[in-house]
Amino acid sequence: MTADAQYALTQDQLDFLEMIRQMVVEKVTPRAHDIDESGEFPQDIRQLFADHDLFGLPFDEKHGGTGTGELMLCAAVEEIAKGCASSSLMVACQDLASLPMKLHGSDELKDRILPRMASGEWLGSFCLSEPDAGSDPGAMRTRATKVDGGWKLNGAKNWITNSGVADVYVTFAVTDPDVKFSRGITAFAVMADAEGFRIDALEKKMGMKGSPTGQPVYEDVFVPDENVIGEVGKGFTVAMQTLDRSRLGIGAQAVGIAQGATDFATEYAKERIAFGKPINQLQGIQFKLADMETKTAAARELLYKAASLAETNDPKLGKYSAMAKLFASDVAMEVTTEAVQVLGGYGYVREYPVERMMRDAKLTQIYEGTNEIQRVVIARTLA
Ligand code: COS
Repeated sequence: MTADAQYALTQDQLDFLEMIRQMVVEKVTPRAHDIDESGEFPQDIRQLFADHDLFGLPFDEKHGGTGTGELMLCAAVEEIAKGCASSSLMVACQDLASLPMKLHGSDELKDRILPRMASGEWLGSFCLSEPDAGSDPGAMRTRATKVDGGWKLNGAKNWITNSGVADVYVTFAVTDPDVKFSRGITAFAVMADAEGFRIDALEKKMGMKGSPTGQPVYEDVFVPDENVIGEVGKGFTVAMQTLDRSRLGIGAQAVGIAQGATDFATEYAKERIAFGKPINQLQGIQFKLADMETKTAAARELLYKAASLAETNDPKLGKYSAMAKLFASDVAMEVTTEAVQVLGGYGYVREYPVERMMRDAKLTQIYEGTNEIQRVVIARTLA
């Protein structure tokens, strides 16, 4: 098999991707500025995605999804992120939040929850980080104590995507404080309407403003036994295996942001006149654009390689998804910074999209594991 064959999408998938591309150009990109300015979760885009089966992308056909696999999911997230990173996070987060259930949930739990996520009727949220446990989730303090028929959860999470708009919050809590923390954690599916569950104030952020980030709080929240995900005490592994896959979505976002910024700067440089000619005829600008295109293409290749490993459950997946996320997000930051530079003064103002892309790119270096954590994950595979 050639390397190319590993990354190939079928003709049906390419047609689907072309439909997404057109939809993003016509309906999502024109909304991106207002979404960023208002900081409101775009329910219209959510509905658009649900109508066009985009929430089905992370799911197999048995659970109402498209069954099109990781590469197609990455390509779709990338295509959306070219126009609006916040909107792409809706699809990526649906993957993140459902992965614990897809990988470890009981058949009953999967049948109950996944089809409603695949249709877009329900949104999901992944609640691992806490105020004092971000890079080190094994230090979490949220507790789950056994009661008749289920568990009672108490504690608080932090920096949680889809806060306030999700219907199911996949929550990790300590169930056995007497063992080393990472071995005493369990994953639970907590429904948004559970008594004692609430979201405290949402964060005011630098970027990705259309995606609400907040602090779920649990006060004696009862979770029935049937909502335990995987084995009691094995939640840390559930979280790690989830992140090994979900980081592909962040890599895809980063590639999309970088390509969106490169495309915009390229078009701008054709029109902008300086010293009597379009600036794309100046070597200083040409070199910038060439580097932006090259780095983005390299990031995409690494991402698609990692996505192809996910499709075959290859043991190298964790290493490659960490490398793809690390490399693509650093590229997104570099490329968007250069795009601002190509536009000069126009790049620094909100009338043009590249400063938003630069702010959005920053988060891809931080969430689902900072890039320093990705390096830890990669280095461990070398030891
Ligand atoms: N897949 C499966 N199991 C894994 C795993 C993986 N990728 N990584 C670790 N584990 C298991 C280990 O095998 C170990 O299992 P046992 O207890 O049965 O031996 C357990 O998890 C603990 O592993 P370890 O001791 O390596 O845990 P650490 O606390 O040292 O974890 C890292 C280190 C950095 C890998 C981890 O803390 C991490 O990924 N942090 C970043 C978290 C993150 O991305 N947060 C962002 C917020 S979520 S959006």
